[in-house]
Amino acid sequence: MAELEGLEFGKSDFVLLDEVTMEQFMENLKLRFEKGRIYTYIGEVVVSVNPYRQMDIYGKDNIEAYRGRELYENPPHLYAVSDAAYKAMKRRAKDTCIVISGESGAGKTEASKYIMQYIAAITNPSQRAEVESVKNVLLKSNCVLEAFGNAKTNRNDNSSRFGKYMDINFNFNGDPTGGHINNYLLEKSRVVQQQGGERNFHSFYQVNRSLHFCCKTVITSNNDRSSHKAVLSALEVIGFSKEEINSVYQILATILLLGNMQFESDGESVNIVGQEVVNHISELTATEPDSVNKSLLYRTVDACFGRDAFAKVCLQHTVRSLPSLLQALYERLFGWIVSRINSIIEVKDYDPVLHGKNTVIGVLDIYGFEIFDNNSFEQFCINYCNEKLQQLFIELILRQEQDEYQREGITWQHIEYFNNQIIVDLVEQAHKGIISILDEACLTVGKVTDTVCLDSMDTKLAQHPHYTSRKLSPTDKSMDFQKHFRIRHYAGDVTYSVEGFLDKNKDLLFQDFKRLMYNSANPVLKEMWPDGHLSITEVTKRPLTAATLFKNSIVALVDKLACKEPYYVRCIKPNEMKSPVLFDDARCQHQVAYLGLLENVRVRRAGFAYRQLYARFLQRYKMTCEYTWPNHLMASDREAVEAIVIQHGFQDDVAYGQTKLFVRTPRSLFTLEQERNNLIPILVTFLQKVWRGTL
Ligand code: AD9
Ligand code: MG
Repeated sequence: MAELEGLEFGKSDFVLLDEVTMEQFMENLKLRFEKGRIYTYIGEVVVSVNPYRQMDIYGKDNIEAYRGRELYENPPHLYAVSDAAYKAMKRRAKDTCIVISGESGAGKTEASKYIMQYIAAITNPSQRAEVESVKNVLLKSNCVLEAFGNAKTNRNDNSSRFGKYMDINFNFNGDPTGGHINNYLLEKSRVVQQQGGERNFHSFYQVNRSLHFCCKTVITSNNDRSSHKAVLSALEVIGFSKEEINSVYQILATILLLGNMQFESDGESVNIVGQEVVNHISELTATEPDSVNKSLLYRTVDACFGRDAFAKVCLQHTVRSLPSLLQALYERLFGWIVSRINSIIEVKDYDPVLHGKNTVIGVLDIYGFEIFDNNSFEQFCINYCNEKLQQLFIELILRQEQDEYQREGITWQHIEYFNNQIIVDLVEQAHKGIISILDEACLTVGKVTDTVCLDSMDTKLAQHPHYTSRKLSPTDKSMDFQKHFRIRHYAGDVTYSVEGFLDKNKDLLFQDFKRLMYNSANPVLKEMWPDGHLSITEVTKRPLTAATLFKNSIVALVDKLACKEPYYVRCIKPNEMKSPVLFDDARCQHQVAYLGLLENVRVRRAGFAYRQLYARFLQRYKMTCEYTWPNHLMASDREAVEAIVIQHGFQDDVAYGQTKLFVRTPRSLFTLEQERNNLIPILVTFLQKVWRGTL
């Protein structure tokens, strides 16, 4: 129930809908979008629709309007949730987090930047230099991460191709003291392969605009040159040394050169075409040309008695292993940049006795649910991650409600909702889940193909209600018998092609190349490849698979979020054309469904749709009751509120908590709002007359 907005802009909180139906939800969402109201609440959750145009709502004045105010005092805005998360952190010393979700292009990253800018703007009023510097580094880190982790896709010109979770640390004054970034599942396949119309990561176009071996299409809509300057300056501000910055660009150039490398074979042995390219790479990586040659053309094999032997590889092998090498180089580079930023922004020398409790606000900007025409291993991981986050969302929203009712001494009623644990289990359960079956197939010695693995899944998961394969559903023509399986996700059915699953899960990289990098005279490169010193016998022990590593990182993320007080931003993409005026009903409805927004409204309304502190409730509605206007003479605000409620006849629709009034249905509130709206013009005229002395 945000104030300052008339009903012509629709309902600013979906809990106020007359009925919770998809029709009403969509009608309100569309009306608000058309009226330029891109934010709407569901209780404390912000639903945001990408406006695809610059909105005049992020200026200094707006920041001031939201600073320190309660959620309902202003129209819905990201700033209001940011302030709520900040206040909870500062006043109640709670760790909080803001989880931003939605599909590609829905506005998650922009939202995360506005949130960070808001927090930066409202903190450190005394302008202490060290705090300003921390804020600056935190803000600049976005620019660097976007250059290396974002790319133009067909859905979004600046699409984040990794998940990001950033913790901002605060001291007892509520000023930022540092932070930590976690990155998830960088889409490294983009380094070697992009769909038509898409680009490689921005960084490649910034390193050398004439080298585009790895980049199929060069689209100049992004101003690469000026972005490059901005990235360089951001790297410097953050604190990267000149050598480190050079190394970053040397690695990018190495990837480009390797990507352009050609091989020839005389039937027996494979050779690199042109020695210059080898020399160039050895220069860029501070290694010996001969070692570069060897690492690309030979494989160390495990000879008996722990001694290594070299085997020359065939052309096909070399050409096949090159893409994983390029991907690994880029992934390590990205990982290193993130950890370098972390080492600079981490809170150092923090003494809780001296400085008070260190609290945290986390901001999560992570890929939304993905359903493409062809869904592969990456979509499988991303959608699993969304299942985990959805589960947390429902759990936390319910828990939050329960906690508040308990705090306020109000009886809690059980709420029915779909628990997606069963789908989470389908993916992650030990021994029986899909990840376990995949890992088992990767561990099996001999030739286990993707199809063999699919067979194994079909056998083990035949009874699972959320799993189907072509074999199990032979009449379904949309699934290829050999290759596909389908998961019924909470957000809808997704058919995955199992092709490439095993290779992507194994994520093998030859030790020779790791060793080459580890032996580089450049300390930055060496640092990126700590596993390069392992002997070949140690390497043959199985490392964790990609899916298991991802699962572990998501489980750790969920644990981190679960112990914080959560705030949510749910982003919706209004159309596929990046148009500021088009509201594609079907597309939006689909997103509302899979973000579980109706369920969210129901949960919120199942108990009490609205709650407000007695004093604030009184302030807003006292004019509607003769006993409270202009001031009440009762013993407490609570009694005055009771008088208002009784006067309007909805005493059966409320509960009185310790500090707040709880209202079950929005209708009661509507009556009050309407009366207030009717009274305001009368009051204004009255006051004007008093003021002019004409009364
Ligand atoms: V992806 O999953 O990383 O591909 P996001 O992050 O959800 O995606 P992003 O924030 O990058 O989407 O938004 C896409 C584009 O929409 C931006 O580049 C802006 O051009 C546009 N956008 C998003 N939010 C806003 C906004 N609040 N105001 C104006 C916006 N434009
Ligand atoms: Mg993004």
